[in-house]
Amino acid sequence: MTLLIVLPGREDEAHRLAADLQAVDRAIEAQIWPVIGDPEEIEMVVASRHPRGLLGSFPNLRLVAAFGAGVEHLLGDPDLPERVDVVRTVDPELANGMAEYVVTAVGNRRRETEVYSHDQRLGKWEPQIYVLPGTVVVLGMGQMGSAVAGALRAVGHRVIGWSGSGRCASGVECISGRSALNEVLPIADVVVCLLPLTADTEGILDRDLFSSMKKGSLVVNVGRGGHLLEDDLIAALADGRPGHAVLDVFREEPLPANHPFWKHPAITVTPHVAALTDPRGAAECIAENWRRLQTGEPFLDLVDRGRGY
Ligand code: NDP
Ligand code: OXD
Repeated sequence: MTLLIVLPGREDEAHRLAADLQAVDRAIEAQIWPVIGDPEEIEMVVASRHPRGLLGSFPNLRLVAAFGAGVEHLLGDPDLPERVDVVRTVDPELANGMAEYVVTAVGNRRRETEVYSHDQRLGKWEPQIYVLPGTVVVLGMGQMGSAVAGALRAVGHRVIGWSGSGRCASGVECISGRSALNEVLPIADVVVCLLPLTADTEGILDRDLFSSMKKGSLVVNVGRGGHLLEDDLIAALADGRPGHAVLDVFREEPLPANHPFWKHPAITVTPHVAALTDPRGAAECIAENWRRLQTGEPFLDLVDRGRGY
């Protein structure tokens, strides 16, 4: 039985992953798309942005692992057979990377680091008193959101976590439901989106949400581009609620060259790098699920296909 790696446009990474999988378990026979041997031999696929039509062509496919934490691309594929299980690949360093990104984004804003970069070029010495840590609302308290909440707490912020179940991490105030969210938005200095993209969360960062935020506050979107209504953000920034946006994910990636976000003075753009899946760590997770596929043990990071995450 064979495992197929499908990472279009990232062939070097695919080869590295195949080598790392071999290093973890020499029995894993990995093929790298588009080279495919006998389609009947393929039992597991590891995929990121796979081509449509592919997943319906393996009659013995039982498991698909997303190469990363988000699964909306897989679940949105009409050719993904009903019988196939879907797992995520959440390598142990992913949440640390995300926590570092968000703490840095919030810290840069509080400490106005862009001003000092500018001042340095002018040889200007002008210290400013920075604002004290504030209140951060984290939308989504899963593996990423919990790590981010913990890191923000550690540097002194009050953190309120919003999730479907109201699940809690230590030291974080946890809420659920739209009315509870609406109550805390006006006191938030920062709103961080770390939700999965589902039918329920699509477009959640919209005009209504922004109008409840504080003047001069910060929104950080590290979930998916589909969470944000782009025109609503541009209008909201003009009104100062929020005062700034840090965006790592976009409806169209790469962000088109003529997109207004590139030159917007109140938007910071990064190219979907908040937390990157490391092939070495990913290989451990994938190999473990490959082993479980053979033994029938429950999978790690199994996705609830009905719920969408
Ligand atoms: P998890 O599945 O571990 O957690 C998802 C969280 O979102 C849970 O707390 C869940 O609630 C909550 N949630 C889901 N739907 C709703 C809803 N309708 N209302 C309220 N809360 C909801 O996901 P991760 O933390 O691992 O990852 C989250 C997302 O981050 C990924 O899907 C991906 O899109 C993005 N990501 C981005 C990266 C980047 O580099 N920019 C890197 C990695 C991930 P409950 O607790 O009740 O289940
Ligand atoms: C992921 C991502 O989902 O990189 O892992 O966005």
